[in-house]
Amino acid sequence: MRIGIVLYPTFGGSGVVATELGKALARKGHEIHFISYSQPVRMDAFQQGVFFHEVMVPDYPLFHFDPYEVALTSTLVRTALQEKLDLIHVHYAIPHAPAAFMAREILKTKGLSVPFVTTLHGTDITLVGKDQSYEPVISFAINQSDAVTAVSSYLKEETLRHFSITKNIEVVYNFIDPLAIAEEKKECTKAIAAPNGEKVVMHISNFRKVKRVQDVIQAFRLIVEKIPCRLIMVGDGPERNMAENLAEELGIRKHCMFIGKVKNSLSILPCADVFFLPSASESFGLSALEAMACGIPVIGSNAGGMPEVQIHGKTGFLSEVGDYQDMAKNALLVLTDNSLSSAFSKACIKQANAFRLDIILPQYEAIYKRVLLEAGPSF
Ligand code: GMT
Repeated sequence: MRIGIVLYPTFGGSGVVATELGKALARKGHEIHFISYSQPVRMDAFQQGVFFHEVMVPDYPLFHFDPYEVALTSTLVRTALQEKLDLIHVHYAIPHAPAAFMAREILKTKGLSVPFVTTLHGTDITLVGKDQSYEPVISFAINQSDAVTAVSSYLKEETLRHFSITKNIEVVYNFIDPLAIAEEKKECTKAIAAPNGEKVVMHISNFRKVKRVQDVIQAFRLIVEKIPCRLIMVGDGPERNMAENLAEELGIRKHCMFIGKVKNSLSILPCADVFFLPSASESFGLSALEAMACGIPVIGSNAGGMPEVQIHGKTGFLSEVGDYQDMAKNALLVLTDNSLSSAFSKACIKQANAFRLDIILPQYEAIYKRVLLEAGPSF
């Protein structure tokens, strides 16, 4: 199949999932055309069957806001015509689903049928989409999609709760690629962070409010009071300064490393002894799945779709949102008991196996085949 994949090109989970999905589909012989405003961070140059099309928004003094959705729609129409796309798969509803709808309708006027699949990732529904400014358009674009998927049952239920949905939403979980994990594990450089064999606590996110990075810092203070350990904070975003200041105020800054964005989190995760994800809301928690796949127990919140991926008391522990004291207590259990941490580590790898690429990819392929059959022949 020739598939156009629309995505955010950044470090966020939706972009990572979309890019890894496209690369894996290309390895299976499909032709993949990524469409975004810049090259996706996880895209490798010159992979067989993988192409990138940049959305350019022309500058004009009249525009107070860039008409990105219009530029994206035009790029979709152009790419579909030039590359003879069979279908379009958009990741993250805003503004990708309305743009794909418009493109599909424009192509219809040319006698072409190019269906689109929308994958909902989380904040497009739970934080941004349900805002009254977007809701009518997002409801419409979801209902008009030829197929809709959500990355967890929680996200499916949230979508049905907040939007007027008539379309069936299928749950297709996020995935990990065991081959990529095996490859990256070789690179573990724990001694850089913990030269004296300290335990390593790690958090990876975009440092937005929803990630509650302050809970990571507060919990770490309670942990470092008890055992020698280091905190590695990976990523960047609006709450980073606050987190660094809090670490300073609490007198633990010297035990922390804020290392900024890392292109591939799999290259750093194996350095950790526990992974923290205390989010206020999390539709799936891809970074926690990646940690589990590396055998790293997860200390997190029981928010959103987290309990669909994590098994409380087996792959780590889930606490109430904001209860950093409980998180610290749980982390200390794992960090101070070698047999517990090794049992958790094995359970993590086993549970992450349920989310393997080779299990999830055919689910997307089956959806593509179905919508193509329903849409009928095009090019
Ligand atoms: O977590 C973020 O803020 C980034 C966001 C994104 O769109 O990239 O992540 C969402 O999609 C990921 C991939 O499906 C999920 O693993 C994350 O749980 C989800 N984030 C939230 O729901 C907050």
